[in-house]
Amino acid sequence: MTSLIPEGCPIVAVEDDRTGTSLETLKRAIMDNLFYLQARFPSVASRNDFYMALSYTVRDRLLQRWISTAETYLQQGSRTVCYFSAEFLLGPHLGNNLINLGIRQEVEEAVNELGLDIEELLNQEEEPGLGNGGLGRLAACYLDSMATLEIPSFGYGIRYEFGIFDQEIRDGWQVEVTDRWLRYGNPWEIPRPEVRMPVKFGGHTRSYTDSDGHYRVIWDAHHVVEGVAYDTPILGYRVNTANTLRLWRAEAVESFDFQAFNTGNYYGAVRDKITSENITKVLYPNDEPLQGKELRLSQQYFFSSSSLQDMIRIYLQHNPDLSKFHQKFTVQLNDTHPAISVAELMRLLVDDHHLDWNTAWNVTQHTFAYTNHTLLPEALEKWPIALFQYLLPRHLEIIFEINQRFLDQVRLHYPGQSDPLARLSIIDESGERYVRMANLACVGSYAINGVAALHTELLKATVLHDFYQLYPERFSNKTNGVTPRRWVVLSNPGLTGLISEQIGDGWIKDLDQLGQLEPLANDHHFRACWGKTKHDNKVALAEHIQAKTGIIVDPNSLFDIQVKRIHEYKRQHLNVLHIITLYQQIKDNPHLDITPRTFIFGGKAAPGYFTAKLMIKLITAVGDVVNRDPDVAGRLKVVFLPDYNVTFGQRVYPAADLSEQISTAGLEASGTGNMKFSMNGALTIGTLDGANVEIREEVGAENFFLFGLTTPEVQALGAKGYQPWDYIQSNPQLKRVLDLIASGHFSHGDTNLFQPLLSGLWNQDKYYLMADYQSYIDCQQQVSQAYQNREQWLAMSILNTARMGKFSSDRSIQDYCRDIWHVSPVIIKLNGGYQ
Ligand code: Z2T
Repeated sequence: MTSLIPEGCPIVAVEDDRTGTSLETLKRAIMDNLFYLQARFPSVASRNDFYMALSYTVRDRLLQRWISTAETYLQQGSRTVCYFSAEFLLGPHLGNNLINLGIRQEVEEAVNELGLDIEELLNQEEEPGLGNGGLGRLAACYLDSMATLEIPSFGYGIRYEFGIFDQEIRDGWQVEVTDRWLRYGNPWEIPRPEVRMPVKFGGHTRSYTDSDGHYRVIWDAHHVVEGVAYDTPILGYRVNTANTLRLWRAEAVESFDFQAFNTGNYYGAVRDKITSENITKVLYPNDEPLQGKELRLSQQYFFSSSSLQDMIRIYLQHNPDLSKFHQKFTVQLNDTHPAISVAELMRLLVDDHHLDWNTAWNVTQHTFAYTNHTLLPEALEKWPIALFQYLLPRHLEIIFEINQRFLDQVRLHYPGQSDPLARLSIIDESGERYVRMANLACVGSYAINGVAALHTELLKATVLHDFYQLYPERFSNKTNGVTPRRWVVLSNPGLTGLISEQIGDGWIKDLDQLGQLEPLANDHHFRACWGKTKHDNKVALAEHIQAKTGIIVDPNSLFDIQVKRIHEYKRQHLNVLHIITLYQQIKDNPHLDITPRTFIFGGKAAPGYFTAKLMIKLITAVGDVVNRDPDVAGRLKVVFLPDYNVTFGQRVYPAADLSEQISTAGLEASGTGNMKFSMNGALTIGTLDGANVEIREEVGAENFFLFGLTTPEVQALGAKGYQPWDYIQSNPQLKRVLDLIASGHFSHGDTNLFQPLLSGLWNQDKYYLMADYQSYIDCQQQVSQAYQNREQWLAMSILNTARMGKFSSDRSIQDYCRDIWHVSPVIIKLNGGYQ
């Protein structure tokens, strides 16, 4: 190992103020950071100054572990996982790092003694919202678990200057506001201005034969940008492992357009700088489906190329022979967003490092593994050939070459048949020609997985059926999981204390231990404590709701919650139909004995998705009427909480009685919110979709409210010709609900406003709401009844938490390590020199 410290030079120990955790040391360190990093003295310091000072104090304690981790990995040359993802929806760092370091208590005391409030400081953090929803949050949970399980790993992604937009609700409509999360500085990232990778775009290729007779290709790009590394340490729970999340920011190459500059084209040179830096400006706010925009492909290529170049650089420091690259690194592709990596690694190995094609292909195919996250056909990425040719001309050549060799193999498998060939081809030639990114990912990967058991089966049977026929051994299921550190310990300290009092705190790293709670489901006293914790959390959420929306809700009512991206397939509007059904029942009979409920919604709609935005308007419009109606007398409340994000999720999961997981069967790949709710003791009302199936298996059918068509039933109904009208005309209650919306009752008499939604339901009903309506209403009736039996409800709630062990992301990561990555833990000892 080379060291920058000259031989014989005494190593300067980092002083105790940067590692110590005694009360006095922490207080001194916070004040020291306030002074020397924020350049403030207490009487003029803002809350943000104190937040920064505290964060640097915590960061110092991370850095010690981070450096030891880096040194250990370097020395041991351990096999390393690289998780490639266009999104990492991390959520706030400070609280999580306090928990993982185990200094929450000490820091709270120190902060108190300085006359500050820890909650206020925690709330000061702008969360890094570098993702849309489930896929990005999954990546963040996996980083936490990989660090906690001491797996050598890197996250690689994009440092968006603007993450997912902030949502405001004006007059019941969603309004998007730019997320300026970096405005006041980000104490958790360490810029690495010396780690920069050139990334080329556009231009042309030319070939020649070198003096040794090798065919070579040169790519003369039109444009070059530089990827600059920004690192965030990711600390595991109560271990010394602190892995790295490396996010790339695009910078202009300073001297690139010197020509333009010198010829007096100053404007042109500056414009080039802006174009370059645009690449990492903003996260595309679409979950599924995605948009085929040039800038989006640029982002994907930009971070794939920067990351692979970085890995090759690291590899070559110790090993000259790139033909064994795949022994040192494995790359997990988080959906197809980084799938261009397959072609880029080939280019780097063949064009830049002069490996022969077959050797390079062997490396490539043994490096990548691909996770699919959706079955929605419109969400499968494909790029027009013309765009590829224009932006990545060399990659298009490489993809054609990969495809030709691949199809030669396929032909041997299906002699004389053209249909399978056309479907398997990386190039879609059915009309305008496209590059199919899922096909590229499948051909270039040694492992392919879905994210829940049902999802993986459906992948094998439908979207990836042809690949499954060809390569059955590449396929496996890896059911998603969520980290109990953020989603229970950090979010729900009350429940954490209660559980640990009973069974110790081993469950936090070994979630199956929650099973020890099972016998306590029958314990009257424990049930009462469980109920009190839930009630406290509901009171806290009620206060938050009042502060944010002015709506007063009753913590004794059933908290019925649906938080997730707004999408027709997730069927928030089915939930609304239930609310209107209850509303009508009350209007018919104001003295009806009904279980009081608070319906809470949260979620963002893609800015260009009109129907989803109209769904938000429908929720708020129904809320405006129901919340004010004196006949309802407060028994129903409907709340749409603006700007659902990780921070708000942390408040909401602990306070839920009922979790709404009501997607059309076969369309939600997994879902992960479903897991967070259940871990915190909410019961689920759900369809047999995604991971709901496995949650129900684990918690027991008697502790889960099941309704709706199954996937085969949906498919059969679709095949025989689904007529939503059949369900509407035979169900007067359903018809009345739809008619009430159409009448303008919720839109100040405007009969047009909700027409687009309604006519969708009447005419096509792509997501089978009409078919599932009655089953949903009946099931909700059972929920209301069950809630009346408090003892029974509490027992079911305890059993939900007790049986959620499987859904820890630690289990998911162990599955990936064992079946796909073949990596093992590396234990980190704190480096003596820096203690
Ligand atoms: C996303 O969040 C998900 C799938 C996508 O397909 C894209 C995005 Cl941004 C391209 C979600 C799934 O909808 C959800 O079911 C799943 O739990 C989550 O990914 C993580 O696997």
